[in-house]
Amino acid sequence: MSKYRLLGVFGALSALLAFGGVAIARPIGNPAAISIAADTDGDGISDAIEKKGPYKAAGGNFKHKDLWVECDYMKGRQLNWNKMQSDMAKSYARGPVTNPDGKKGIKFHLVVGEQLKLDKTAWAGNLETNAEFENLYNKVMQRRQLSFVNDPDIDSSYFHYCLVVHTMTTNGGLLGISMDSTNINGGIPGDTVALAFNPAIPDNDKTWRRAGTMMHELGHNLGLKHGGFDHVNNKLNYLSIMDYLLTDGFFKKVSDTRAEQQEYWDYSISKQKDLNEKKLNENNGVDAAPSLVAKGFVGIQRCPDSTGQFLQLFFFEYNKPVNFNCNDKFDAGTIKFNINWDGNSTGGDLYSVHKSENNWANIVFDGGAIAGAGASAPSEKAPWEGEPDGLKLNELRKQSAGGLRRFDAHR
Ligand SMILES: [Ca+2]
Ligand SMILES: [Ca+2]
Ligand SMILES: [Ca+2]
Ligand SMILES: [Ca+2]
Ligand SMILES: [Zn+2]
Repeated sequence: MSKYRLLGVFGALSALLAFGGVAIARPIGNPAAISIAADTDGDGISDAIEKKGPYKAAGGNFKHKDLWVECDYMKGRQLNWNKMQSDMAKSYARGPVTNPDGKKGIKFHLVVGEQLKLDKTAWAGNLETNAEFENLYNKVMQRRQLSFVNDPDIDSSYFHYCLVVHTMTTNGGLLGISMDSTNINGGIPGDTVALAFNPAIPDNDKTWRRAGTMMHELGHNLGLKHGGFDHVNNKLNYLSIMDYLLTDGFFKKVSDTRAEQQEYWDYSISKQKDLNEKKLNENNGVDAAPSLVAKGFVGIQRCPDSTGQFLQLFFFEYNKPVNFNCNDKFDAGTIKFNINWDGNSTGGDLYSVHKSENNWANIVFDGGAIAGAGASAPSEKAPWEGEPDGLKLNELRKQSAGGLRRFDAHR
């Protein structure tokens, strides 16, 4: 039985989908409802697949949530697959989701696919216009389809596809983007990830950066956004790798005045209290999940540096007063401050209510072609400017080199 999806990748408006042995014509963007078979563990992969011998032999289980990713890569762009697998498996395994087998978390499976020849021209793009994005999208989807055809053990109804390309922006900064093979304007949720690891960008050979970027992009495939329910970035009350400040890893307090970035990635495990930028109470500060506080993780805020010209990272502790407005004192009453420093160039709303989200409670397992195309809600595109950018992340890391200090000298 073939489950390979046949997609006209060059702008065709309809796709042929082979599902359960029956070919169905399905218009993109208006997916027909397809009822999927029994799925005991709710990971979007049917029991019928998960009970098969080869699937079980590969480590899958119909009573435990599984996440499968296959990565093709160009020669010279291979990742440290073993470390990627072990780092990411740790992150997904600690997820607070329940399973019928009584164990928590998601089992992560990374399958190394084909090595393609290094082609810095073909696999390079500059994602500034829709046309440039569509060009890359089409090429990635062509590769994706070939990959599933070439390897009969890789099934597009449950594998997320990932391709390590050369570069996606001329400055080489953009590190990853999520895509949906069933919707050119999608990616949240989705089934495909393009990663760019241009060796010219410092630290892009480091597994921590690659694992962080991969988990961030897979987060989009699983329906997650930069701000939880929205794309508002750099929230202080949202402890998620989906937030730009934490894509390279969470920060841990190492002394009363210093904090350092750690190789620890997670989606948010709880929903924190709202922070209203028009009515901030510095003495109340920011709350966080007790287990993260117990592990020593701290919050990150940005305040002007000593020259007053640039923003710099500083740390604060949860459940304690926070000097939101960077004025070196804990103000009484409430204050108004643009704590995520957004809207400066676009003139958007500087002061908004920052809502948090429990990512793990909102994961969508059946994005894109996972569980059969059309199984999930239609996807939306991730904003490119919000994707992990190697150059910007390096700036952040420079600021945190040697450990972040507190902004407020009083505490
Ligand atoms: Ca299942
Ligand atoms: Ca499973
Ligand atoms: Ca203050
Ligand atoms: Ca703001
Ligand atoms: Zn993103």
